[in-house]
Amino acid sequence: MNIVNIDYIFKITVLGDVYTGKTTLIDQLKYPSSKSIEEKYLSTVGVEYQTVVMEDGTDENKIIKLGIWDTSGDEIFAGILETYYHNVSGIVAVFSRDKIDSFKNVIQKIKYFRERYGNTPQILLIQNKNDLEHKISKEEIDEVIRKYNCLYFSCNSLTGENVFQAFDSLKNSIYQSFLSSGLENKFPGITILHKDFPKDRSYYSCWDFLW
Ligand SMILES: Nc1nc2c(ncn2[C@@H]2O[C@H](COP(=O)(O)OP(=O)(O)OP(=O)(O)O)[C@@H](O)[C@H]2O)c(=O)[nH]1
Ligand SMILES: [Mg+2]
Repeated sequence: MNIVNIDYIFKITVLGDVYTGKTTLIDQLKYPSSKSIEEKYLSTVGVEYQTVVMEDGTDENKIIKLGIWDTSGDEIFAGILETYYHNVSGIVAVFSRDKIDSFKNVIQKIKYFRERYGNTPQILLIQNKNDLEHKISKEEIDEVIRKYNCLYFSCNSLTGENVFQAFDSLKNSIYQSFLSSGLENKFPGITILHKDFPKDRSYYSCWDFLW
């Protein structure tokens, strides 16, 4: 049996309009395969939680668990979703390339998020469905990236194009920001599971793993 010791948990929230492909993106990240993911739509009700384990990408060989909150894009849930913006290390903001409104709405969410939570959390902007008609110009996207200091990838979550690269880049950016901050246990959205913690799992509360 392979026992993997997790060093850090990064809390990440995925947001964006309904039908932009948020859940499919996470499915691709979790279950990468050479085959395309089946095209199906099962709207997320409120919020769902997924985890993905990655390496830190440096010589330190730390193991990072991404605790990903997949939120519904339905405005009916807007009231409860605020909780999932709070104390995150990263946001994945998704719009669909063929829907101008999804781009406008995601900009509003990013703006709100930056104004409320400042510059420490990393933001990954994803243009999804890059197989569909292009309705948003590169200049418009570049302006958002510059203004709100975002990472950016154009993805196809049905084929998996750029999906791993996008989340890997977000994870690296969070980790670098954490290392250079010197904040240790106080870094928003990161739980440190020290190697010298007792291995007895009963030591941890469930919140240590979620938050
Ligand atoms: N053409 C195309 N379709 C996609 C892509 N990614 C997802 N889809 C489809 O878009 C639809 C919506 O995908 P979901 O991942 O459920 O969307 P969501 O953003 O999670 O939606 P909510 O949970 O309702 O907020 C599904 O039918 C997917 O198969 C893509 O890259 N290209
Ligand atoms: Mg969903």
